[in-house]
Amino acid sequence: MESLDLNSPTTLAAIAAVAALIVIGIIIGLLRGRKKQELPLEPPPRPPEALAEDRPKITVEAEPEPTQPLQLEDLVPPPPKARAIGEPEARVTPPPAPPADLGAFRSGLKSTRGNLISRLAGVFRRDRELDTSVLDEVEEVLITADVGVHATQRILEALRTQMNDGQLSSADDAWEAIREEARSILASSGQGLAIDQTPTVILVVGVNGVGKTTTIGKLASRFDRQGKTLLLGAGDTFRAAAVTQLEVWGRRVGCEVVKGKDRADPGSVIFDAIEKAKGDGVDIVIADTAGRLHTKVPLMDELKKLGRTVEKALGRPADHVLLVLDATTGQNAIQQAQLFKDALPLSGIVLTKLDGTAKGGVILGIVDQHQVPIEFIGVGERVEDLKAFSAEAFLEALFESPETLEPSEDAAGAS
Ligand SMILES: Nc1nc2c(ncn2[C@@H]2O[C@H](COP(=O)(O)OP(=O)(O)O)[C@@H](O)[C@H]2O)c(=O)[nH]1
Ligand SMILES: [Mg+2]
Repeated sequence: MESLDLNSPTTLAAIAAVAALIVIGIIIGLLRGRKKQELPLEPPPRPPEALAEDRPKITVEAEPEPTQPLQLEDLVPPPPKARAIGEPEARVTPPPAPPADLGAFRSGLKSTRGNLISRLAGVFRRDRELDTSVLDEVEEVLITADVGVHATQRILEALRTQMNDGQLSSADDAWEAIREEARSILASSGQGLAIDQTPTVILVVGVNGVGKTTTIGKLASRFDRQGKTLLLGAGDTFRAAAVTQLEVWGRRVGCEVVKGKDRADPGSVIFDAIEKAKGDGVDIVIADTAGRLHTKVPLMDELKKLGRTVEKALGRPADHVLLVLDATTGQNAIQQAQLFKDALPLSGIVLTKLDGTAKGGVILGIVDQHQVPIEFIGVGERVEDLKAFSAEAFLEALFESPETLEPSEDAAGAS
C-alpha cells in the first residue's frame, strides 16, 4: 500500500478542502443555534400538579365562553317592560286568576267610582300633605257617597291610627288603608248559599219594588243551569201581578210555581210549596213574599209568622232568608235591613240595581252595620245580570282602575 505524502500538492488540497468543509459546517451550526433561540421554546415538561393548576386558564384561551346563548337573561327572566310587543311573557309562576265577573262589577260600579273614588282622589292630590284636615274631607266624601256613618267611622279610625303611627306618608298609603278596611268589612260576604238539604228552602224578603221577584227568576235560572230542580212559591198574594210575574219566570226556567187562590194566606201557599217539594224530591224551593211598605208593622208580624210556618212544614227554619235591597235607595237600604233583621234571621243580602247608581258604597254600610253578608248583586234586568258577590272583584273594580285614581275635574272642583 502506498504511504501518504504530506508534501504532495494533491494531499494538501484534500486537507484544505476538508478543513473548509468543517469551518462551513461550524458556521452553519452556529447560525442554526441562534435562530432556534429566537423561536418560542417548547414548554418544558411539567409535573402533573403544575398542569392542573394552569388548566382553567388554558381552557379559557382555548375555548372562549359562548357569548349570546348563556348570558344572564337565560337565568333571570327579563322584566316585563323589556319585552317586545307580542312576545310571550316568561313567567316562573302562573298569574293569579282574575276574579270572576270582574267586567260586570266594573260596569256595575262605574257611577260609584265617579262618586266615591274620584272624589277621594281629589282629596289625596299628589302634592297634598296628609294631615288631619284630610280626614275631615274623607269623612265628608264617604258620608255623602252613602257609605254610612258606621263604616265611615271605621275607615276614618284606620286612617287616624296609621297617621298617628307615622305610617301614612303618601296617598298610596291612604288608598291602601281604605282598601284594607273595606276588605275587612267585606270579609264574610260572597261565601255562597249552601244547597245541602233536599229541599233547601230560600225565603226572599224585601219591600215592594226592590227586585224580589226578578231576583227569584234570575236565581232560579242560575240554579237550573247548575242542574238543580226547582219549585217557586208565589207568596206575594196581595198582588195578582206578582203571581203572574213569577209564573212567567217559572215558564222561562221550566219549573213549577205553587200559587194560592187570590188573596190567599201567604203562609199556606209556602206551606203547600214545601210539602210538594218534599213529596217530589225537588232540590230547591224559592219563596216570594209580599213587600208592602216596611213602615207598616203588620208586614213584619206577617214575616215572623211566615218564618214559623216554614219551620212547621220543613221541621227546621228556612235554610236561607235573603233580603233584597235596592242600591239606589242608599241610606234607606241600611234602615230597611234593620227592620227585616228584627223580624227574621237574615242569612244574606241581594243588592239590586247597582247599575246606574252612584250609591254602591252603601254595600260597606249595610254589611258593616248589620253584619249580614252580601251574597248577590243585581247589575241589570237581564237574567245574567245577577252576579255572585265577590269581595275581591268588588274591591278591584272599585279601587284599581287607573283612571279612577286620578282626580277627575269634577272631583277636584268638589273638594
Ligand atoms: N236596573 C236594574 N233593574 C232591576 C234590577 N233588579 C230588578 N230590577 C227591576 O226593578 C223592578 C222591580 O222588580 P220586581 O222584581 O218586580 O220587584 P219586587 O216588587 O221586589 O218583586 C223591575 O222593573 C225589575 O226589572 C237590577 O239589578 N237592575
Ligand atoms: Mg214581586
